[in-house]
Amino acid sequence: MKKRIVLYKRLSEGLLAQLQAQVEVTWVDMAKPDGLARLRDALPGAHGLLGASLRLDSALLDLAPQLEVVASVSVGVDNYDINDLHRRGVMLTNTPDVLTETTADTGFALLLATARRVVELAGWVRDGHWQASLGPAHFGTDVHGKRLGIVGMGRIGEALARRGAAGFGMQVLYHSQRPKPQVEARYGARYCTLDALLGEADYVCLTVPLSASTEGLIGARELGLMKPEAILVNIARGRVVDEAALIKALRARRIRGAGLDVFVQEPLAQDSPLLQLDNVVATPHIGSATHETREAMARCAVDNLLAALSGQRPPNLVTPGYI
Ligand code: 8YV
Repeated sequence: MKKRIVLYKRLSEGLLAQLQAQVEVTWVDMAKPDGLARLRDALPGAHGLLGASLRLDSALLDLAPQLEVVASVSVGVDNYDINDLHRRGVMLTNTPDVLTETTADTGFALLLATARRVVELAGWVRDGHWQASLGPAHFGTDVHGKRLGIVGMGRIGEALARRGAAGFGMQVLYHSQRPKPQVEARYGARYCTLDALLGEADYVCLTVPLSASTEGLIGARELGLMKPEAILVNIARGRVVDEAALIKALRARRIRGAGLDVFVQEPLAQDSPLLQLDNVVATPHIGSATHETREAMARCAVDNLLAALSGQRPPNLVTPGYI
């Protein structure tokens, strides 16, 4: 008998057909009002789950006694209690590597857009204000040759370092759990304490996974260490930053600006103070959101799921201690 899986993130037709050829698929559209109820109804018979952006808590897992694997279409695994899944004998898989370059591109897009005020000034042109050559009131700030501070030197952090050093001639500083000699050798990167990085960097880019040790990592104290002309870029998770402290720092121009792709609450509320600030570029968690990369992530998740359901060790198994 075919194993049964619950799919809660849409797949391309080709991938869905590949999946349906091997397992029985129940599709649950979580965007619909009854999505969670339908998910709960499907869990008791499920051997596998495939999706993302859903907090898979113990109450939901208690409904799935036959569950063997959760295949997340994400590299971040903060939506899951890894230890609880391990205790339950449920494998968790993710999709690293395939999204590294795309997410680093997003980080640099936000860095450049914030530094050069692209979103603000594009709106200014659209609103018909461009009547003469620009003056200092509309100038941005340079990126090339500046100091790029990367908090978290994993795959995405290293891809950012490459862009900064090789692409923009930037001096790369970084802070991570441990020094990365290969990054220092390749990109001339310098390991710093977090405080030193915050005090020296012109651009502070957050790429750490969200965990107990990184939640609230950047608060009022840390923002106060940054240079007034510095820009914060967050492509990690919203909860890595004290959002209220950031809003206060941005309003006071304590830092120049922020390029943010992730937020404490997503979708970001339309009345968020962050959207009232002209020194903020806010994007809707588009880190990995390209056609090519999302298809590659979904394919990776399908491969992980099918491997696990056939009794093999999946290629991207997440075990306790992963973060
Ligand atoms: C989205 C991400 O969560 O991979 C991650 O951890 O944050 C993003 O890629 C993911 O794309 C949702 O499907």
